[in-house]
Amino acid sequence: MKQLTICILSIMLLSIMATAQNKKPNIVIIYVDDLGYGDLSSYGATEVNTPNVDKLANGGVKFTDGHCSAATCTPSRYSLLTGRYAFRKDAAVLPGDAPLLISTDRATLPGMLKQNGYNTAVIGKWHLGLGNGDVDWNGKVAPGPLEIGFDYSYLIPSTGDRVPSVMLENHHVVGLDQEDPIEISYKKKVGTDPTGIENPELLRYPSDKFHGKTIVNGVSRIGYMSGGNSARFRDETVPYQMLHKARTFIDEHQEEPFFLYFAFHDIHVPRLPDARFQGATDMGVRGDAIVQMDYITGELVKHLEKRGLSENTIIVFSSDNGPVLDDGYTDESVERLGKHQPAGPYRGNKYSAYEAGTRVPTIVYWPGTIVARESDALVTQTDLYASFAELVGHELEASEAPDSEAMWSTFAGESFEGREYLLEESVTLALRHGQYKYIHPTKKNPSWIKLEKNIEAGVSTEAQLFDLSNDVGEQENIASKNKKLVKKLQKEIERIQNN
Ligand code: NG6
Ligand code: CA
Repeated sequence: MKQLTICILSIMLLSIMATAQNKKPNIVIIYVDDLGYGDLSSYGATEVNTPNVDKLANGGVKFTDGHCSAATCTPSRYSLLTGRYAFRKDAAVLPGDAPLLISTDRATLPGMLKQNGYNTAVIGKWHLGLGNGDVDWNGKVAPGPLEIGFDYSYLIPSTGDRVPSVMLENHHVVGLDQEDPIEISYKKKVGTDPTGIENPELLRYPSDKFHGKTIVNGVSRIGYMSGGNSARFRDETVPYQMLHKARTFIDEHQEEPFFLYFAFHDIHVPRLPDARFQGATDMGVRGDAIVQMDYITGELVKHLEKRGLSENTIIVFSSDNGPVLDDGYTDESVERLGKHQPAGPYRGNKYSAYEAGTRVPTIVYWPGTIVARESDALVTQTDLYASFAELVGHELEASEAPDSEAMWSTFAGESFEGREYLLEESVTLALRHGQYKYIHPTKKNPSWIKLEKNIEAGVSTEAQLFDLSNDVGEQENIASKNKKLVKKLQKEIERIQNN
């Protein structure tokens, strides 16, 4: 009898071990908002210290030529989650009351992983639209992430600077009192709440007129909001609430493979780091928000370690677009910048067709499996979809992730071969090809660009070509001396457009 029990126990143990070994790796994407190439100490920053992210960079594959797909948030997120270029959908920065941008019949990264046995969650900034165009924030808010492949969502619906300033858990606003319903308008004032334009004396810091509407938590926002007072967030505590939800999600799903898309609001405006990080740098709120983001990242990684999950969890760390200082609020980010170079050696910023628009910190960390190294392979977040499909053994259907190329071995640092051609989306389209950077001419010069202060959009009515091997700062346009190459790159852009 004793022998039989031992025998049964060992069979059980072996099968548990086998399950553990066969278990697909968990995937965590840590997505920072507006973090520039030069904003981390592991990427050259000297005025801000980011030890927790540096641990990932120094222990995983640190990419020096990694790109988000676009120079603004919504298009980058669209491509990350669908493996499809955002220009195909005409995706641009969405207003806070926009309908869901991703069609519910489109294949998505979370949906694909779900099909392959993953439990999936998005926690943090969404900014991909919600509802069908007439969203009622007091009822069921749908369709949204749960209709495109996520099992769980805890969201800032749009951006911190756009109303509604509430958190949405699955289909419902958290903490809403139905006796105090939410009303939102992007056209006219609703309710009696003070606005930044009318009551600037109530503000913690001034804003431009676009951000000068309803005041929530002492900061004026884009758009008008009334009601929902019990549900309004305090910007300072949002990262901690996100961390708490992420820990809970991990604990509840540690037995199955999980996919967590953890989308920071830091370091986007309005920058309101919590008291413990105020003064963490000499740079004011922008630097302090970077330190807060680093801290929360560290806590998330520690939680995975505590649960014994780190060797079975791939962490991708990156940003949705390049850096910006004044993005509508006078929060002293410009005045207190000092020696810090948010874009590192690159030209431009968020919104820009120049390199800094899309070249962002990009790290893939998988302790025990991935060897620590630096990689200069040309990679884009658009390719994560097909690469993860490759990793989990999922065969893509013809219409699935149409612009995504499978290159898991490159993301894992086993190969240094990246994209032959890499598209960068902004007001125009740009193309990287080896050391060359081509920017497609455009007549577009949207009025919002002029509203943004000190922004270099990088657009021109002439073709622009730069050789990054000796002109990393994109100073000398060599298009007229290299007509053949310009033509070739133009043709490639047209081929992509007509695909
Ligand atoms: C712009 C806003 C800017 C920011 C951005 C979105 C104005 C003048 N500027 O339209 O403040 O909210 O949209 O940023 O309104 S992103 O990172 O989500 O793309
Ligand atoms: Ca952004």
